[in-house]
Parts: sequence; structure tokens; C-alpha cells
Amino acid sequence: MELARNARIYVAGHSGLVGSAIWRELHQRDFTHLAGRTHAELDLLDPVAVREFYAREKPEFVFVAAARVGGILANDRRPAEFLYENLQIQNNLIHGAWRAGVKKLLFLGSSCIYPKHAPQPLKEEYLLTAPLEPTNEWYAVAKIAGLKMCQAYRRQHGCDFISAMPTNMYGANDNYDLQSSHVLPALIRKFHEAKVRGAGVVTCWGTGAPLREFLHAADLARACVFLMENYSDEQFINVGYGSDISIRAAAELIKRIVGFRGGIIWDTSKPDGAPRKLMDSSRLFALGWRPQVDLETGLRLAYEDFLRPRRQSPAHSVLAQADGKAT
Ligand code: GFB
Repeated sequence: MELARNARIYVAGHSGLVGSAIWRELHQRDFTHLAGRTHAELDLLDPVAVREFYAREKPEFVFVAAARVGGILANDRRPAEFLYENLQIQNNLIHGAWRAGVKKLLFLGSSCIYPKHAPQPLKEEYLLTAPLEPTNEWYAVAKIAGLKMCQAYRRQHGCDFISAMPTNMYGANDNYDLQSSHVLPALIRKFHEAKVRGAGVVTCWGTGAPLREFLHAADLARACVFLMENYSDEQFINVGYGSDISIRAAAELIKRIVGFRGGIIWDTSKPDGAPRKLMDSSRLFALGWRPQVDLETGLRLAYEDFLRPRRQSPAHSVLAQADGKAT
């Protein structure tokens, strides 16, 4: 089903990494009726506000890219926030979409829904077959509840609600805060600041041994629009790049792209997290979708994004000045 160019489309979370990429993709493809709200304009934790928003805007299609997200440390240290806020946001958006008669909704989950020691690559059917990775089980439980919500509303109410599980994401508009970011934006910032300061070493977390699959947000955005137009099933679907890389190799790659000439120290007091999270995306690939941005190209684009002046938020500058030691 091709979306009409004048379809009313709501992108929840349109200012975040993934939501902004979906917004740009829709905008480039000449969709004319896009709705997005910042946190200040619409509090997604508030069911009444969400219900009123749906009643007023009457979106026909909804992309749920709004979530409390963060890297390994933020997930580990703020379990209540990650569980409560994600459950609340997705309950409001999914239940509200049913009440408002939304034609189709795409919910975005995460590869962390799979068991810590699941066989690799991760097939959709491995969901709920063994215990989760403890550093992000709170986020994972919320995301599992979200995909189950979509399945339940499809079964009971006939809603065309689908779910996609993306692998680890990166790209323009990422979070570069060193305490809450994911690994790639953190390392882009650490290597860049070390280069500017003339520092001898950069400190990375964990052992560097874990393997991660990374997908550029522009690719995920294309996949989301593709699924909205071509997929309608209770079965959630993986969205991955197709291959993975060790954190150590990713750090070396970023070091080279940024042009940092010093060394790398591994701080093993920080958690490694899941040993590996490579998605099996063959279900999606069989439908004809493929990623377009390889990791090196994507990281060069991400570094350009980091260097743009608008990235220099007050928090960013303060941290950069305060940190005189190894990053
Ligand atoms: O991206 P990341 O924070 O999250 O960390 P996860 C990936 C790996 O990079 C871990 C290592 O092994 C980290 O120890 N790492 C090395 C670093 N240096 C750094 C650094 O400076 N910052 C960060 N953040 N990591 C997330 C989940 O897990 O995956 C989320 O916490 C979400 O819930 C996301 O599901 C997709 O890949 O381990």
C-alpha cells in the first residue's frame, strides 16, 4: 500500500536520532501533512494530552520513534526511568492510536529484546526464550511490552499496528553526552576532543571485545517508510545492517576518521553488556529492502554532524572545558 502524499502522518519523537531521520525521509519524498511535537509542546507521558492531540490532529499514520533511550551506563543506572517512561509513552501512543482510529502504526523496539546468550544471528523467534542482558533489561521489558501491545491490538481490535526491531543506531542528531550516549557518538566526541587538546590517550569502556551491528539512522528511516508501505503482520521484524564489528575495531576506525594519533585505554570497570547482538534481517531483506550506508561512510557523515556548530549545546561545551584529563 503506497502512502498518499497528502496522508496525515505523525512522527512521535521527531526531534530525536531516529524520528528526525524519518521526518527527513518523509519530507524528501514530498509528504505534505507531517505532524511532530517537541516534548515542551506535548508530554507523551500524559495520556490526556496524547488523547487530545490525536483528537485534534487526526493522524492516519503514526511512527512511534519516541522513547527514553540511552547507552549502556544510562540504562544500567536509571532502570526506573527507562521502564516507566517507555511503558507510559508507548501505552499512550498505541492505545491512543486505537481510540483515534489511526489506520496504521509502526512501533520501534530494539535488538536488546533478545536473550543475552541467544544464538547469533538473532532471529525473530528467539524472543522470550532465555534471560535478558541485565544492563538493559528494563528498557528491553518495556520494548517487549510495546511489540506485544501492537500484536494484542491487532488481534482484539483489528488494528494495523506493526513493530520493527532495529539494531544499534547512529547518525546525525545523535546524543553526544558522555554519560548517556551510545558508543559511537561517545567515541566520536572523545577522539575529537582528545585530538583538539593534544591528549596522549582516550579511555574507552569495557574490554572492547563485544560485537555490535550498527545501522545508520537514514537507513532505518528508509526501512520504516518501506515497512509502513509494504508490511502488515502480527510478526515483528528485525532491521539490521547485516554484519557486525568489535567495539575495539569500531574505536580504531573512529580514531582514524577523526585523525587522533594517541593511544586507547580500556576501562574494564565499565560494563561490556551483551557479548554480541547481530540481527538476522533476512525476513526484511526478502521483502526487497537493503541498507545503503556502510559503517565507514556513515561514521564520516556522523563526524561531520558532530562538527556542525549547532551540536555545541551548553552541556557539551561545559563538559568539554571541564574535562582536562583523559576522556
Ligand atoms: O552503545 P552502548 O552504550 O550500548 O555500548 P549497548 C556498546 C559497547 O561499547 C559496550 C562499549 O560494550 C560499551 O562498554 N563502549 C566503549 C562504550 N566505550 C564506550 C563509551 O565511551 N560509551 C558507551 N556508551 N559505550 C544498548 C542498550 O546497549 O544498546 C540500549 O543499553 C539499546 O538499551 C541499545 O538497546 C541499542 O549496545 O551495550
